[in-house]
Amino acid sequence: MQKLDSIATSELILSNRGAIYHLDILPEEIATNIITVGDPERVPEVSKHFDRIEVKRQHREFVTHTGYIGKKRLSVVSTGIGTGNIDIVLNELDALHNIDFETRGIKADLKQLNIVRIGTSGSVSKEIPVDSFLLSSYGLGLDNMLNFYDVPNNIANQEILDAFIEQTGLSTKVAKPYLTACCESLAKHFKEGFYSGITVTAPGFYGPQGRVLRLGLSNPGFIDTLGDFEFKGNRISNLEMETAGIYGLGTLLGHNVLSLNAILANRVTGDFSKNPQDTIDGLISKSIEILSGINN
Ligand code: R1P
Repeated sequence: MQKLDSIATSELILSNRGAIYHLDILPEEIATNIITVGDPERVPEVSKHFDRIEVKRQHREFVTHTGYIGKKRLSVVSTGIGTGNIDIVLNELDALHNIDFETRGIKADLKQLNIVRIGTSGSVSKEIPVDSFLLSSYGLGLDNMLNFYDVPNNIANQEILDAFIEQTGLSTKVAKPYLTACCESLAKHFKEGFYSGITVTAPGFYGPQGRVLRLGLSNPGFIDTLGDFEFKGNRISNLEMETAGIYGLGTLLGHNVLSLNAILANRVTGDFSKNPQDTIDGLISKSIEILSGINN
């Protein structure tokens, strides 16, 4: 961290009570262990597992609850949908810990956060059924958000990204793909009961994930293209809308990141979960149980 200058009021926007603009949170209201969920209504489904809740805030789609499980302080924050929102949430979570809101300068010592997404997703593999749980080993972004940042070449695995670009040809048609990775020190706790694979992050739900309602696609074989990808045993497992952004920004900012997915749809077989809420609740319970046992 070198930039010690004061950050302008137009760049770091604070409310009259000193809260960061979109999340409407004060620095003391957020934990270093953070669970993100897409749906604001999923926030109380997570915080009901807390022993006590000390902060509840909401601004737009961003709902935050902070509390404790035993002695461990945790926050759960809703992001809404997509990496546009992830850009806001990850930068503001980091700023709450690593920028001094009085001086508007970057703090000298990095406060490292543990950020775990508990989300929903669709599988692109016959072998990964609906109602299963999946850990994203990599996030492969087709959404373009991270391309606005200065990203060093070694952020994840360049060989896998090169193979993806060569095999799929998608870079010439729809996007400049980027590859990001999970934090192994968090992921190692989630090996039991989780599938794992490369998660593709799309900039939309319908066309950008190969769904056809009334409009045709520029890449009619999109789901097959993803399902067919293989490089040294690495395969694409699922599609959603946040993981690559969380992994990319989280890693660039120096934090530990992990994305866990409840698989609600199988895009190859056409199945959709008959009890999606049960599957999401199961993933929340399992994730909270594991996270509350990790020593950090
Ligand atoms: C689309 O319905 C939303 O669901 C998935 C996608 O990533 C997108 O945000 O995740 P969440 O359930 O975590 O929001």
